[in-house]
Formats: sequence, C-alpha cells, structure tokens
Amino acid sequence: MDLMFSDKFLDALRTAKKAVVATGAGVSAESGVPTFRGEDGLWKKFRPEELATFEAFERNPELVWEWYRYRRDIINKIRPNPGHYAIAAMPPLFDDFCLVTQNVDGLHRVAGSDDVIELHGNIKRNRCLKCSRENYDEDFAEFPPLCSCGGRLRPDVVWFGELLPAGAFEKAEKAASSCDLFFSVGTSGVVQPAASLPLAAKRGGAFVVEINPVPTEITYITNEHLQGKSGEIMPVILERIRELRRKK
Ligand code: BJW
Ligand code: ZN
Repeated sequence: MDLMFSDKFLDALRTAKKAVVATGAGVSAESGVPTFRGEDGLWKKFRPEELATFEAFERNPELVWEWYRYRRDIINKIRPNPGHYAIAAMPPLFDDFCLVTQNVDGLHRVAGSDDVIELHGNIKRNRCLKCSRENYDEDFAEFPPLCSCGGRLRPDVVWFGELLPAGAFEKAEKAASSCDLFFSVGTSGVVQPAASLPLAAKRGGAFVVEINPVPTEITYITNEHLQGKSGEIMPVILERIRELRRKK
C-alpha cells in the first residue's frame, strides 16, 4: 500500500516512547464483524434503544438475548485480520504501550494482545444479575438463560447509560494523557467516554493519528488522518516503525 506520511508523523514514529492504540468496530470490519453505524452498520437494521440498554433487557430479555446470540455466532466463526495482528506486534517497539478497545468481540486477544483494556466488556462473557458471577457458557439449558443460583444472566457488555467496568476508563485515560503517540483506529468517535481519549491525548501533548476510511467526529483534533482500512494501514505503520527504529 502506497501511503504518504508527513515528516512530523515519521518523527513521532521514530521517537515516541509511550504509545496508545484505541480501537473501535472498524478494526474488526475486515474480519466480518458488522460495525454499528454507517451503511452496513448493525443499527441500520436494529434500534439501539430497543436492544442496547438495561431497560430493553428488562422489558424483553428474550429479544435482547436473540440479538447477542446472533452476534456471538458471527464472532465464533471469524478470525483476527492483519490490523489486529499488526497492533499485537507493536508493544515491544515502545517503552510503554497501551491497547484500549471499545470492541466486545475479543479479537485483539485472539491475535495475541494479552494486555487489552476492554471498555465495553466482552460479548462471550455472561454475568449474573443476582450473584454477579461470570461464566462463558454458550449452551444454555433454558432461554433466556439463568445462572445456577437462579438469577438471570446477561451478556457482560456495557449498554447505554451504564458505567464502564471499574477502573478501565481511568486506566485508559491515564495512558492517553501521558503518551506521546496516540492512534485512533476504526471508531466513529461518538460514544462517550471512549471518544474523549484522543482529546485527553492531544491535551497531554501527544501526536494523534486517526486510521479510518472516512473523516469522523474526532478528525478535527488529529495531527494525521490516514484514510483507509485498518487491515491495510496498520501493517504499513508497523513496518515503518520497525524500519525507522533500526536506523536509529
Ligand atoms: C473502519 C473500517 C476499516 C469501517 N478500518 N475503520 C448525550 C451526549 C453525550 C453523551 C451522552 C448523551 N446521552 C448519553 C450519553 C452517554 C452515552 C453516549 O456516549 N451516547 C452517545 C451515542 C450520544 N454513553 C454511555 O451511556 C456510556 N456510559 C456512560 O457514559 O456512563 C456514565 C453515565 C451513566 C448514566 C447516565 C449517563 C452517563 C456507555 C456507552 C456504552 C456503549 N455500548 C455499545 C454497545 C456495546 C454492547 C454491544 O456491542 O452490543 O458499544 S454502543 C456501540 O458503540 C458499541 C461500540 O463499542 C460503541 C462505539 O462504536 P464504534 O466502535 O465507534 O463503531 P461505529 O460503528 O460507530 O464506527 C465504526 C467506524 O469504523 C466508522 O467510523 C467506520 O468508518 C470505520 N471503519 N471499516 C478502519 N476496515
Ligand atoms: Zn447467580
């Protein structure tokens, strides 16, 4: 892929010590996971307020569980793509590296990123509303599923109006505010508080890079917008960092 990098960006790739990569649904698009917004987005077909809130779940747990079962089936069949693998190869190139994702598909971990902050939970995990125990069961004796304690199970993801997992956002925000190179990859940048991370990075003096086929809500604050697919651009960035650091 032929990409033009600005001198300032090359400088940042050469010298950065602390890097943060923040990802959204777009990194998994090339693996076959539908994104939420946009032309082929999940929310063209489903209304989020009917599915991605606790109220919706209380009203109709069966419908909400159907939606998650459908998406689990997709995720069970797919593999990480070159974007996930390039990101997984980045940590040794920096003194300090942090990967934070809004994705619930677990593909970063499958690609080898074992230290990943999952801001919106994990779609394969179930949590009991009564005893809070977690499990990864997929075959349920009854549907909608129940915990062995008799309580109702829910997918362990973060719905609108819910708090993010304890400490997860704080950890990501700390990394973002103190890094010198920040990548925002494949997110529309509309969902808070995740969308505030690139701003925190910029405020902290980081060089902020966005990888997305289209401009987004956060493009205006970025130092470099690389227009294209994560699976094509992240491997090129990885190679450039390796090259530049060999020369040092
Ligand atoms: C590619 C590509 C390729 C395509 N390569 N790129 C009013 C104003 C401001 C805030 C609020 C408000 N009202 C409510 C809020 C807060 C709310 C919020 O932000 N709402 C906004 C939408 C308005 N946030 C919350 O409620 C959060 N909690 C919270 O704030 O707690 C405090 C609080 C408590 C009580 C009251 C108020 C506040 C929780 C947010 C939880 C989000 N949950 C979801 C569902 C998860 C479970 C599930 O998966 O089912 O998380 S929503 C959905 O959006 C999912 C995603 O993680 C998240 C972000 O989406 P993402 O990743 O950006 O995907 P897309 O589809 O939007 O974008 C994909 C991008 O990829 C596009 O740009 C493409 O171009 C690009 N792309 N192919 C690279 N190959
Ligand atoms: Zn239980």
